[in-house]
Amino acid sequence: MANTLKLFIDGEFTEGRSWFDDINPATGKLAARVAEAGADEVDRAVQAAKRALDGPWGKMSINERGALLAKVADRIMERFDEFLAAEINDTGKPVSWASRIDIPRGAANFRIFANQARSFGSDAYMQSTPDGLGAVNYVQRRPLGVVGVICPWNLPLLLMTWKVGPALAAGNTVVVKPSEETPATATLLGEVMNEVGIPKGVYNVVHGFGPGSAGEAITQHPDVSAITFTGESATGEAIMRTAASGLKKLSFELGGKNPAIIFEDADFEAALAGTMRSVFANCGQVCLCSERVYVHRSHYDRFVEELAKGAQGLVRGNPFADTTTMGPLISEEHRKKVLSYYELAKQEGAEVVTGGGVPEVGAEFNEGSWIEPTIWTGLSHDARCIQEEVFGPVCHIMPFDDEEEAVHLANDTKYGLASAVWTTNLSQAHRVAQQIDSGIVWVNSWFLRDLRTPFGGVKASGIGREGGIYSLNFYTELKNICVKL
Ligand code: NAD
Ligand code: 6OD
Repeated sequence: MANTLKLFIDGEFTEGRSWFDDINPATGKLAARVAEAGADEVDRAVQAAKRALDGPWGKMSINERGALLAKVADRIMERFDEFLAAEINDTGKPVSWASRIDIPRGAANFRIFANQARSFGSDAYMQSTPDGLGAVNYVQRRPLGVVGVICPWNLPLLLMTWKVGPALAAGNTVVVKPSEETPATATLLGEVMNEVGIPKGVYNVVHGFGPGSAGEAITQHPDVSAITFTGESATGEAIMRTAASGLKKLSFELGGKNPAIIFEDADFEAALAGTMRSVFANCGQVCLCSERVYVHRSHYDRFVEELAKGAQGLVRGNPFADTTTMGPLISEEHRKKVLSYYELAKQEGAEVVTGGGVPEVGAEFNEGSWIEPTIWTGLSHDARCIQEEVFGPVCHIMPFDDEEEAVHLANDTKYGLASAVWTTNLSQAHRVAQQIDSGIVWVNSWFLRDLRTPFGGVKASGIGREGGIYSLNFYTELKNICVKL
């Protein structure tokens, strides 16, 4: 019998209004049957979250909350293998990636934000007054209330806890909607919350889809104070429209079409290895992945050839095997989308340097959503394949001649999430990084994360910043208290 994943409301696992299938994208087989929440179940979750604000959670000191959240982190690490298996069965991602990134970061998001919430102070201002006695103003941070957390499928535990960690550290309660593709680790986290003694109603999970389902019901609910969302830019627009009616506070981490620039004096081998990761990691399904690669003409031919060799050397197969370096796409539906871009690229005049199709992965994986890593060259910069996010293991490589041209090409997009710049010229590194329109610019690295830094996108890639004090700023309301002396 298939595993079942229930809703987690008010500390209890409970059934929903119907059931839907969770498919393992490596095998195409059923991973679990999942309870779907409609408006009624979402309302129950929101009311539980609201009650929890007035219960023990709302009365805890920041140190008590922090200590409980540290226990959540510890318990995730104690149950590491279960979280790992759940994440791999939902996504098909290789164990080498999930064991180094998804699960440890999922745990760290609780520990780090709990510590940060304890260590950040608040502002105070001494004010002079006409009577000479003055006044003191100080700022109190208060939780927002019930926060709706709507998540994507690409880094399920990591991106959910990246929001739930700071939201809880700041004293809020949450109603989480994991992606319909990856419901398992959010559900498992419900068990952990109970095991470590997080009060009932603080963490709630409602499964389902967007429109007409759990996602929309959260964004419409009048008692949800804020929505923090990660996903496609078009979904962000839809959520913003719905959330407008209650004037909810919003934080959006959206799509990207990220550039990587390899300059003439880059360390060639480092740039090649870094770009292999930034294009193909997680089968290209990281919002920070580079889909546009610009290479100085002096290195262009060699770079194209070497990156193609690297792509051809990626090993598909059992995600639980240490030797596997590339998993499948998340679903058959997503594979259809990515393959439609593979077709469009040819129509738009691309040369397909490598890939472009569907690989043989072996009998056990015939029904999975596998796809070939792909490299295009020769497209004009206004081609849809250069301008639209594909979210698969694919990049276009284009030569450039000088710095000004590279910066212009990098910025010629409606997105602005992340960029990678490869150069050993220090002045050039700073000059270029400062001109690029994106929320983060990595110089000689990629996906190197310090959780104190602001994270988010410009243009169509997002609204607001999370990370460190920026997360606390989003998840708290600031109140000024003015005391006349
Ligand atoms: P998606 O927008 O399709 O779905 C994200 C979540 O929103 C899911 O839980 C979905 O059920 C829900 N949803 C969909 N429509 C909704 C609606 N109308 N109301 C409420 N909820 C709704 O995104 P995805 O396919 O899960 O993820 C891939 C996308 O996410 C890519 O565009 C990627 O770039 C982006 N992403 C961005 C970041 C970032 O930090 N900027 C991180 C990861 C992924
Ligand atoms: O590392 C992070 O904190 C983060 N938010 C990563 C986002 C990755 C997008 O797919």
